[in-house]
Amino acid sequence: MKMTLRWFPYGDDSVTLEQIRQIPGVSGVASCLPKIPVGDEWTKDAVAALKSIVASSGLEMEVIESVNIHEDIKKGLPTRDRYIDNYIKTIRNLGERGVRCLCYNFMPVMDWARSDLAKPLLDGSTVMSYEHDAVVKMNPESIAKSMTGKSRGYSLPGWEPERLSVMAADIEFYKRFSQERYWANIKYFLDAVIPAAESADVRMAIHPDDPPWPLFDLPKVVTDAASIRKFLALNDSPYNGLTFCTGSLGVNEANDLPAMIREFGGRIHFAHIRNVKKLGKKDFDECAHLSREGSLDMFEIVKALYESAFDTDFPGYVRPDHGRMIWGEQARPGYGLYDRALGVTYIEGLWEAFEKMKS
Ligand code: DNO
Repeated sequence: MKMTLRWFPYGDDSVTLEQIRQIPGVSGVASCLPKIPVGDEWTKDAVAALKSIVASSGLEMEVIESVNIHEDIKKGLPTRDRYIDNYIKTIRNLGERGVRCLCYNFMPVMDWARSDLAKPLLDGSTVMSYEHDAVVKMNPESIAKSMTGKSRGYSLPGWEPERLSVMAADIEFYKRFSQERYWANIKYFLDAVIPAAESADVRMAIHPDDPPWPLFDLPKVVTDAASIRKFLALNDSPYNGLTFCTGSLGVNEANDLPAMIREFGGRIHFAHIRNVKKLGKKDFDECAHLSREGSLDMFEIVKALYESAFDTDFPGYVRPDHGRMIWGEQARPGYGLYDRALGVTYIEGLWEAFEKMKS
């Protein structure tokens, strides 16, 4: 297992590489180049420059989160081949610079969604929260306004300005779209990029839909065991794998996370480990990582990862996820330093216990 922390470069993060370096157990970052417009190639020079910034702080950059997929690829428009070509070049350039795992998502129009990015808790901390009735009453503009309005000036991954301006039109576009047609577009993308990922030795790791149920009638992709099975069968290569996000998948009551980890272990290349507190069928607060703080059994989740093929043929990248905003920190929602650092040591502690119990 290799522990990482998500980090945004070029002044778009309140957390520094020096701080990340001092969290025990963290060997690298999962980073990105959000200034490059979606669909463009990440050039060798741009990747090399990012890598040298990370390396100069003594950290590795073996994971990228994310190279976003151009909407024309998701829509299956004739222009998709140009963007797929750029994606392939990006994979090659990342592989040449030592990146081994690429996290991405195939969610139409928008990435993750929450109704409140800073809900106050009784202990004085704040968390991101999702109330389904509140979200469905919103329209794309108001949800975008509420998300970006509370982002403390940081860019929100998945809520880039170029997406916001076309959100309403894109939601309309997908109303004429069948779920099967959407899946056919995923397969078209995978069949084009997976051979390049194999030769560049970069494992592709799709992130589940967050939340894992339909919003604005948009097609859904990775939400439960059945859809993951279907997704992995689209292309059998081990390079076609998963980012197993316990928080995203964990709010769907039907999901037995340890069982899913045991089933998909060898295809899980990256794990986002966080807890959630379920408040209703489709309502939840994010929370601190410990099992007792939320609804997920983190002991069983980490145990399943430890016992699965997660890190046998591959490093098995992990990162803590979100958590609360504590100790007065002012950071990008979901990406503060303190609660994620507490999450790292908790996950590392569980991992060490499994290792020692085995020997
Ligand atoms: C949310 C993140 C997601 C993830 C993307 C992957 O906090 O886990 O934004 O990075 O869905 O493309």
